[in-house]
Amino acid sequence: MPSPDIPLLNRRFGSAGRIMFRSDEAGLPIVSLVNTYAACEVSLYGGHVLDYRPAGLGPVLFVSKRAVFEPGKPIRGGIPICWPWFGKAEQTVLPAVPLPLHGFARIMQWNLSETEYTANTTELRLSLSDSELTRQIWDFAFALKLRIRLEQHLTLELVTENRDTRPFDLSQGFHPYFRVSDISAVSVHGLNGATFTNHPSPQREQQHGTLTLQGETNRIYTPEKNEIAIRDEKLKRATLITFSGTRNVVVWNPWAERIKTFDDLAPDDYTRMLCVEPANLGDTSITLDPNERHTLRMDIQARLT
Ligand code: TA6
Repeated sequence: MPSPDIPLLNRRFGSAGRIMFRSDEAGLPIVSLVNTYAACEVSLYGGHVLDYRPAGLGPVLFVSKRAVFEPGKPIRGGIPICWPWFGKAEQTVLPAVPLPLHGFARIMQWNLSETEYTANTTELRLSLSDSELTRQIWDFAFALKLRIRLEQHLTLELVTENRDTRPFDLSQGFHPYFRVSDISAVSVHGLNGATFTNHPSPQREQQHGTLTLQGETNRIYTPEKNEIAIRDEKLKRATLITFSGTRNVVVWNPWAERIKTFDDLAPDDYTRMLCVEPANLGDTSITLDPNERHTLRMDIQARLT
């Protein structure tokens, strides 16, 4: 991967005190956004939001202290972009090529198309399209656009366009790791009455009341409304996640045993993180015809309670 020209990025897209570029320990470009409402950091590797701090509140996202910042590896924490499949790949054109879990968008260098700011809004527009490399993994022509907007909320919009002559299947998701004080002090609201399956079991169950996590959780919910809140009693903070473009939300925490299988997480990190992930998967996977587009959107807002 060629090293980024940080001074050039700053000249072309930067603005002192508002939009600033630097490189991380692996030499990959990171952009910091700052405005009156919040500060945010985005890695152009993966189009990955690493940090979101609304003014007067602590960090909303969890990033593992053991996270690896290395080309070809996904970053543990923040907001990975899972695309063009969520979880394991179901299809491949070249079975000899090992297919990355949760797709390849999170391990690719994205292009920065534009930055924009006003007094209260800062926006990044990133893009990814098919290349020789992506064609070896997934043989379709596509245009993927990611808009990251920082204002009173943090909004991510992921637009997929099929530029191929054939239809393609798409599953995808935002995979945010929310930072929590202690998982035992956390409840998840907005799921009451929703049906879910707890991966890998296909059995459909129903949520009654709020969700408090008591053990390993990997549930695919179909909530009635597109609004989920994480309430943290110790931080006295509520984080509201709203979304469109899917009806499914995955709630994931590996808990004490499963977490030991992750080299890039500390054994007790499961107490500090909770993933609530708007995603198109299973029934809400999509088939896009040539020239068709689909938009997945997620909005995150945190406030003191
Ligand atoms: O969204 C939940 C999940 O798919 C889990 O099954 C778990 O494996 C997790 O994501 C993390 O996946 P990763 O590929 O980032 O290790």
